Amino acid sequence: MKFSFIPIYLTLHVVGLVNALWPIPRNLETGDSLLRLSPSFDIQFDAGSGLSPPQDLLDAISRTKHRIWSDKLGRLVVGRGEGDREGLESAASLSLLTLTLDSHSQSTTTNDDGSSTSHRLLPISVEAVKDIGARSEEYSLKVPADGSPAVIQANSSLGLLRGLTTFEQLWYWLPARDAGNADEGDVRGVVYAHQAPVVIERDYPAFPYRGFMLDTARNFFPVDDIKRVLDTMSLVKMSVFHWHVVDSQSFPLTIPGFEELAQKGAYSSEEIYTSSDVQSIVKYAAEEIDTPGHTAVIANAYPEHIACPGATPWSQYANEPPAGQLRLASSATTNFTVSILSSIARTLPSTMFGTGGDEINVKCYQKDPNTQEDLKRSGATLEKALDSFTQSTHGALRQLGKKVVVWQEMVLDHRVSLANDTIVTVWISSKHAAKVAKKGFRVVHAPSDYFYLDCGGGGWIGNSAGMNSWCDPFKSWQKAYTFDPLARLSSAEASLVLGGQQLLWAEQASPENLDPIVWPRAAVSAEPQWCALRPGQCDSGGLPSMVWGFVLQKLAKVIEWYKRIALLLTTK
Ligand code: CP6
Repeated sequence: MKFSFIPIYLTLHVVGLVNALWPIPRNLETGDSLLRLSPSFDIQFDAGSGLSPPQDLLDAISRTKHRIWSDKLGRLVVGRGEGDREGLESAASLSLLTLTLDSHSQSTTTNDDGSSTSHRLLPISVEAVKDIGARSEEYSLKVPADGSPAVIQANSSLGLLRGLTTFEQLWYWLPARDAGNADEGDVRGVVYAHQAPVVIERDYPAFPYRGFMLDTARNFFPVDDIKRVLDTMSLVKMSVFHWHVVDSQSFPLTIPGFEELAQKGAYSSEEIYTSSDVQSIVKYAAEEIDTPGHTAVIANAYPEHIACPGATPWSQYANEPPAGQLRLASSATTNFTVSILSSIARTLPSTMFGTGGDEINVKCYQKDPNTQEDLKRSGATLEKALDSFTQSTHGALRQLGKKVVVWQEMVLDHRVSLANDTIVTVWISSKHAAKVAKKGFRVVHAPSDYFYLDCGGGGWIGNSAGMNSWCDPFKSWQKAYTFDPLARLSSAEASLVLGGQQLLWAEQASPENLDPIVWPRAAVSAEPQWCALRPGQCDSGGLPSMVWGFVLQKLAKVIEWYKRIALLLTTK
């Protein structure tokens, strides 16, 4: 019975907008008219109340125009759009898209002294790093079928960007019959939408944190690779880049006042993020400095702050070689850690800042004579020392206005007290989210049983060859798609879920395999996190009751998107 509708789903959706839009908006009305894009098509910001658009919104507008005209899927997918060729001759054409602010966000505020201030439209980069949950990503989009102007409405520059992204995905390029191998920029073909009119009323994300984590310590990734990741994330409306920038193996980050960390800890002098590199990346990112574990490399510059440096056999002292962790019971090391965290955090716009707390190895501290002496002197237990260390580092970050992010062990395995607004990343198992939420902390899902991209190699559709024990089985896109962020949570606990992230640990990844390892599996998660695949939401019906029929339907979509992303990654 269930099986019989699978082929119907496949044929209905193979050519529809449901394939073109990713993530699917939470509501979508479409017609069946063809609509051409006029060669004189333009996108304008409606300066309603005299507001001028920020530069990065103007940049987004010109990027959108460029990408609509340079869609190359028409050439890549044989026969794509051929059925529309005849109808296009008589189709209406669209020459204008207007971006407007919702009327309430154009209002003015009356100040204490009686004067009034009209609200400014902040740059997208400022909106994007606001406190998670405080950003407005909502937009509405209307594309009439008769060629009258299309409109995107939002109440922030970030909302307008989300609308632009959806708009861009409506358009197809059909090459002219005789186009041959025409070069980029050739517009003899037709750019058109094939389900006009399109109406989306108030599309907004179910979860504010739709993330991706990149580890740049096990292997170094040049700035351009990271920016390509950010651009691709934006294409599928992902909202948080979690930059796991340093770890035990290398320290590629320049920290003002502590330049030696990178000079002695990076793999080479070329493999360092300068302060200006960092600024260009973190306009959109949250950074993490893992502490007190995963810090062995700090010993290259500051050996006095590291416990059990290089201890052997490493497997007894750390989860990966080399051994070495910050001396958490030493007040000098605590001060040092506070200084480096504050120094770098001060330069970052994002409100989120990660301090790690994962995989602390107790044996390292038990066997480290310095730590034992530190503990004896203070009369504290190791757990007590970890608590004081955490109060100091977190306290300093909070003073700088940061919301601290930690890995789950800090809540589930250690006796440290954490501020209520601490954000907890659940990684060991998706099943642990409920325990974290029960303690009242906000949750980011990063489950190794669903989202670990390094598990299983670089294929995009999944295979079970070459698995290792932790990673069995390969984390396929199907698996990612069926992850339910609210499973096993009461409604009170569910309200603490900020969203989730895919992760790339880079022991087995480098710039050479970055794109195929990450995409499109990372993008797959963007959809359930945008529209919450629950009964009554989006157009999905319930998951996981019809998982396999549903996943087959999505296969066509993932293939289309793999091609889109591949094109984006390979064309300028
Ligand atoms: N590095 C850091 C890692 C991991 C973690 N933290 C990790 C652990 C287990 C697996 C994959 C990655 N490589 N700093 C855990 C959060 Cl399977």
